Amino acid sequence: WVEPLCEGAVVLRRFASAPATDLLVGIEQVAEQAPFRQMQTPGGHTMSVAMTCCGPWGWVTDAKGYRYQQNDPLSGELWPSMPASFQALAAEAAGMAGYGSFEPDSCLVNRYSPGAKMGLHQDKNEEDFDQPIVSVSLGTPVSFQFGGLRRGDRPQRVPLEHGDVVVWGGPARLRYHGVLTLKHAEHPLTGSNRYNLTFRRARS
Ligand code: MD5
Ligand code: FE
Repeated sequence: WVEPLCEGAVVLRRFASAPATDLLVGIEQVAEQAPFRQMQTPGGHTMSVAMTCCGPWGWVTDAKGYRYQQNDPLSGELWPSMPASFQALAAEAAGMAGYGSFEPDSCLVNRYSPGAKMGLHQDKNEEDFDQPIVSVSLGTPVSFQFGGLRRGDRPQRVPLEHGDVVVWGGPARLRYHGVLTLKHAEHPLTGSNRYNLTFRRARS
């Protein structure tokens, strides 16, 4: 169940199935303090994906741009702390992919409802691109788009299901990627939603 996607990227199929209910409780707790919201892109569009964050640094976007900040712009308070179970799972997954001491300081929680999508982009608001990114899929399945280092490179489609964990590092760290429109489906733990936890090291 350890599937190399390409150089630097590994899918750990169903790696997060057993802890999924705990992770979903963690998401609920985070969202009580820092509710899901649809942020604005710098171009003035409202994202279809609803987001919240936990850990020392939260990823935000608004008219001023994409960045990490320590305070939730909705409340002005620090982001909720990262549940220990999140941190442990991310480090364990990174270890399976050969990254020995991954200590994420940021967890972006993405909630996709039917119709939501994420266009092709690169993750490049972090300081150190040598640090991997760990992403955990929960709930309904989606078709993930995995492109190349240039926007124009034709993306491959990778189906991601409940419990799948992907570790992106090395030469895959800066590849373009996105998520196709979420289709209507039901999952016993999340209803029609897909959640994605994206663990990153924002600051060196
Ligand atoms: C998601 N989230 O499914 C994805 C999972 C985001 C985002 O893309 O920015 O919130 S993270 C997928 C990812 C991260 C870093 C590199 C690559 C993919 N990649 O090289 O394809 O909600
Ligand atoms: Fe991304």
